[in-house]
Amino acid sequence: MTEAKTTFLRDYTPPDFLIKTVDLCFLLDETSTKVSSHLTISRNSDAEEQSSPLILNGEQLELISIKLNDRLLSENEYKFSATELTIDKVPREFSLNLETQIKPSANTSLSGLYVSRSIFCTQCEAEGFRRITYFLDRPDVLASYTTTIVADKTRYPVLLSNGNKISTKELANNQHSVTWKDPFKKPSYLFALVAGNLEFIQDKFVTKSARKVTLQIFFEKGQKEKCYHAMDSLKKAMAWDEQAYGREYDLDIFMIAVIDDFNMGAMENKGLNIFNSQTVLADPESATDSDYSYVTKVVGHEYFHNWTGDRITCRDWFQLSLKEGLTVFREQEFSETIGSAAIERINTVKLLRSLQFSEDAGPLAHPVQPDSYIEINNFYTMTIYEKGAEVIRMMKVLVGPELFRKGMDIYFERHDGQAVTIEDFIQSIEEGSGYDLQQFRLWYKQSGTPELYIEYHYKPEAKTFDLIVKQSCPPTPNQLTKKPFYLPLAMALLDAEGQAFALQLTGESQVVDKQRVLTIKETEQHFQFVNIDSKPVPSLLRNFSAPVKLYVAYSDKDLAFLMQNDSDYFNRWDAVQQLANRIVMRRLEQPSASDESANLLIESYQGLLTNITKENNALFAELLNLPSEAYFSEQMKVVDVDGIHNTRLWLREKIAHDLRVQLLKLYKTYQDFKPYTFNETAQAQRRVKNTCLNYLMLLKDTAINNLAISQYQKADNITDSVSALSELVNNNVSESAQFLNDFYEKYKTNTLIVCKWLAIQAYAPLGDTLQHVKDLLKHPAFDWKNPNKIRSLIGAFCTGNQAQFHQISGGGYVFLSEQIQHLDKLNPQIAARLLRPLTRWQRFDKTRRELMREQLECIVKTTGVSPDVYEIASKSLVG
Ligand code: B3K
Ligand code: ZN
Repeated sequence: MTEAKTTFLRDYTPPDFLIKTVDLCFLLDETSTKVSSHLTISRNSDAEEQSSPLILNGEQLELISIKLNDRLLSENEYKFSATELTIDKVPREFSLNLETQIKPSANTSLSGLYVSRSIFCTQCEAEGFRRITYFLDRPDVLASYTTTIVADKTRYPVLLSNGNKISTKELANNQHSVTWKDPFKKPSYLFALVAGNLEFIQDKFVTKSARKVTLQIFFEKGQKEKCYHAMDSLKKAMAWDEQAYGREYDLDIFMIAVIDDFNMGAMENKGLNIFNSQTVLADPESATDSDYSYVTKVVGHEYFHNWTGDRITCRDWFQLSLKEGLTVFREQEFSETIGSAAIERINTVKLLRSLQFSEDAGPLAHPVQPDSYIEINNFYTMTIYEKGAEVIRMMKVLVGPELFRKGMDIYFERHDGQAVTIEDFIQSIEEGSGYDLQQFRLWYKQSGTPELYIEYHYKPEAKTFDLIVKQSCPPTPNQLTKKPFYLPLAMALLDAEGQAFALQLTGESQVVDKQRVLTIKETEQHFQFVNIDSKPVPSLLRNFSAPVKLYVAYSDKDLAFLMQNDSDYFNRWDAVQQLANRIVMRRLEQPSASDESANLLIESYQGLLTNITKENNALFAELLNLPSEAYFSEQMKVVDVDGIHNTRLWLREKIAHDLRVQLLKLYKTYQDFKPYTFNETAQAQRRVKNTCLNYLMLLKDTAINNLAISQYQKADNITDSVSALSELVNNNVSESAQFLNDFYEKYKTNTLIVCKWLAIQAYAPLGDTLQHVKDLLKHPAFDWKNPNKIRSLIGAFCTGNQAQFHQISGGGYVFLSEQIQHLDKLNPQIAARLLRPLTRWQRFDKTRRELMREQLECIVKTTGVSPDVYEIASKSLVG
């Protein structure tokens, strides 16, 4: 078993030492890079201990020499272990010169300094800087960095680091050097270095206080055309942050470097963001419409970190959501201004419900501010990011946009240049808004998804409408009982025409509004509205005003009404989700259940179809998409894998059959829009068309198959070709193998498209998919060094193909377990992420449960298992 050390929030103490300046020099070489570091250090007067030894973090470093105040230390003056370097006796203030050697090309974990293809790059968050040099590698040690990079001029003409370039030199032996100085103090996790034979595109942005900023995106040859969309997104993000939060960019240059082998989507290093090529490159040939939107989101996200993350950073890693939740929220607000706000919100909630709610209901549930961890990289979770963003959104809904902005201004003003806590953030919002958020803080401390149960009664004689709201939250690991949450419940009451009633509560002297935000703070609350002339249908939790599970005693007809009439588009979509869920759950309980509700859903679709316009067609496509198998699984105590798959398929087939004529007509309306254009209207048309095709293919009709074939052959953009190819593969059309080959031959040199090719095959709901995925591991298209490929093949199969991954033989589980054990030796972070589907073993039937558990136990017992994988596997076995 591995040595697993747990870190606790309650043990936090300020650092004993502070580092004022860091001068780094890298002599770059793929197999052996020499790193010299000159640090000026002083004891921290805030620290309790004033005679403690200096303990620096360091991993996988070869120490060459240490000098203290320019004096070479002898070996008995310091000691080092696999993770630390300790110098017992140090003065109050001193300098340290450290020389270490590292092996970038042998670094397969992609943390620290490594080589991707032939580019050097770094990833230091959370604790990667300690793989570069010995350091106080913790976010509350803020230092000024100067970085010199020395490398071969031919192989590495471009040498980048944080801040501004202050000098360049030509050196002997075809070497050159560049020195960068970052004027802003930062924690080590924001350090970055990139070196390679890179090209770049350049643009500029003038901030509102007239600072001219040079914008550059660096990439490997041949990708120029694919970078313009990211550049455009960056400029939009810069303008948005000025307008929405008054935040301006602060350096003379902002750089993005594009890297193929990258563990996450991107990284917000100060002035030098590093991006996974998947989240930055986009052109019509290689990026689908959703890829384009994703690029805009990620570029925005990383840029917004400049203020929420870089200028104001986290005191310790328990505060991670301080920067991540807030930045996800800001990125969501930004995206809501770029495209359709309703669709953006729908997509956010889809993600939250399918992945965060299930995390919150499983053995790895943790609060938005966790209280302990073994490996911090395991805590870059849906809860920290997505639930963290919902918590910020709720604050804004509760206090209103103006007061929220006041609070944000206080936060920026007061904490600029500091490493702070979630508590500091909440206090700023309290001060700015005048609200008491004491109870609201529970959102950060209590894990689990709260449940709201709402009943209502209308009294026609008295014209009153009573709403009774009850809340509870199920037990989660280490938290058996919960206190009630403070949350905003946005609502309206709709009359038979869908018009909202003016809302006046008993005791209020005047009508307030047609939509209200009710404040929920107690286990049970009653609200009575007066002067309601006719029986209304309530529209509740509008725009998903709180991250809760909502249970309302609606009739099926109420849901069908909301789906067609609610002016809150999110709730229209949610009505479909609820109605579809009822249909599927009833049928799972009783296979002979009547089709009445399904017919009601289809009639409502028909109603919507007659009113479809250019303005609402994208929303219509969202409404037409039924919830995923993962969503249905969340609604069941014991997941009925095959039942969910078959019943969902039955409902989709019924929709396809009953709406065949209308769907085909709609498909044909949008079939031949050419040439490709990238704008909201064209995107919506493609979305509608491909959703129709997805239904029509279920009819197993040769004429329809031919439509898909023709769409594949004639497509002038990847959204259409990938959709058509997926349909051919998923429906096992005999020509699909031929088209898969054709697609691969056409795009085999384009890594990002090859990822799509792998994913299409991994998602196929077919009996031989597992074998096929195994075969693909040996295909030249696959690459263990590239996390995108791993996610596209293994990740897609295990998380996106529920019925095949969970096949009763247990073959899927053995497959995943084997891949994890292999990958853990190369890249523990990715291995730990891949493990997630096995951790929900307790949700399945006895046979599957045992098979999954067996694999988890086998993983935990593997010799040399990483702390990353150990933490996830062992916690899920206990939970
Ligand atoms: N902050 C990085 C994530 C770092 C993950 C480290 N394992 C990207 C982001 O959230 O913007
Ligand atoms: Zn982030």
